[in-house]
Amino acid sequence: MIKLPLSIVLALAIASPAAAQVAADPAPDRFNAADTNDDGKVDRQEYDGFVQELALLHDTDRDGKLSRSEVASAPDPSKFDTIDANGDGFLMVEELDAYTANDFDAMDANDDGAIDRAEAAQRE
Ligand SMILES: [Ca+2]
Ligand SMILES: [Ca+2]
Ligand SMILES: [Ca+2]
Ligand SMILES: [Ca+2]
Repeated sequence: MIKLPLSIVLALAIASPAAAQVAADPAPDRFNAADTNDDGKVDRQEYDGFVQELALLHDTDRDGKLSRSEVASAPDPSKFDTIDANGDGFLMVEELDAYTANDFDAMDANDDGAIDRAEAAQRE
């Protein structure tokens, strides 16, 4: 049996609760994922790109639009009818863009055209 030096055992014991904490709180990760240039703010372009990436993740049949069943696993599928502006039962990228424009403006509390970490946190 290999005995680990005490310092390594301690380091592991200290490190794991911190790692668990990060995993339990997805909000900063999402923020980091959206902030592609790492300047601590999510501007409109980054936000749109992030929304499109999320949309693509849900578009399981890759037809470029989201059906009701494809968004069934989304955090808030009840928004479907709100986003589906033309009521055809599918969400197009244009409809998502139009919807997230409002979302973005609502989150950008100080109207500087970017969402910073504090503004994102308020929204949670
Ligand atoms: Ca940024
Ligand atoms: Ca689809
Ligand atoms: Ca539609
Ligand atoms: Ca702002």
